[in-house]
Amino acid sequence: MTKEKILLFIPAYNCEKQIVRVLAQLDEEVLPYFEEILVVNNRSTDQTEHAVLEYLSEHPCDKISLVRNDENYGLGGSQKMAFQYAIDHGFTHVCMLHGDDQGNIHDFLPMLKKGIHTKHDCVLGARFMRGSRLQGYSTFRTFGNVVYNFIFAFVTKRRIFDLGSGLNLYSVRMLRDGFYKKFPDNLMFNYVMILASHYYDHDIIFYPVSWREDDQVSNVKMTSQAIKVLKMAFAYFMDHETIHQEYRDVEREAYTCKKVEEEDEIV
Ligand SMILES: Nc1nc2c(ncn2[C@@H]2O[C@H](COP(=O)(O)OP(=O)(O)O)[C@@H](O)[C@H]2O)c(=O)[nH]1
Ligand SMILES: [Mg+2]
Repeated sequence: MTKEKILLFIPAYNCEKQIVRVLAQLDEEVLPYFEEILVVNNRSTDQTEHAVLEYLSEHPCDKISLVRNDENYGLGGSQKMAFQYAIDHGFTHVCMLHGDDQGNIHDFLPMLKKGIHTKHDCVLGARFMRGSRLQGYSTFRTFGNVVYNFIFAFVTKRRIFDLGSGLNLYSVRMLRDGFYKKFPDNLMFNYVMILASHYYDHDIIFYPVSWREDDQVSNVKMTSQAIKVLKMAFAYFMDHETIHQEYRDVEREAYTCKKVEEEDEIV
């Protein structure tokens, strides 16, 4: 068996206030689980990058590095970038934790400790299952999510407890063939990943996590996205081969980034 090597990837976009709290989550209990931690600035227009560099100068840590995407790739595109990084650098798993401090990496530690991730293709953090803890989430929003989970469960014929939380873990083995390359570059990426888990028969498992909303601004345009997602699920339901379609608005060959060592002007 190859030695386990887990990459923790933290997508960050305009979350200057929250990103330092996320970095503060990475304490001595958390760090040993991860070989490397990559903060991915998706070309934020606020002081996110400055906040990360300042935090790192005050709390130096060899494992943590900051990179900047060569273009704004959206959240899906940032995931593609991190997946490729994990493939290229010999990681066995890649874990994503959103940079806006809604989730908590500690929720995954019991799961990692038990080695649950080694038995499945991916472990998806779930906000809407027994054991999940929601804070500051409206009943309406929770209800909407549960309805959508139900629709996706119907389409994929398996139990779905979240379509895309901000705390997930994937085995690199599953990602290696790049089946997700044409999936949306925006926030809908994870929804299509759920459909794909049905198409490719991935072994996915949901794991309850906590999720809070306090000072975060969600960029999800709720109604327009809700309709698009529904259309996508319906299209897949009618014809599973739609999974191979081009889902992106902009086609790209590659998703790349550069390491940020110290403050420099974004050109
Ligand atoms: N909206 C958005 N989020 C991004 C992007 N790139 C990285 N992210 C990060 O992805 C996470 C999810 O975005 P968010 O708008 O909070 O969506 P939600 O929490 O799922 O409703 C946040 O941690 C962002 O910092 C991007 O281009 N757009
Ligand atoms: Mg968020």
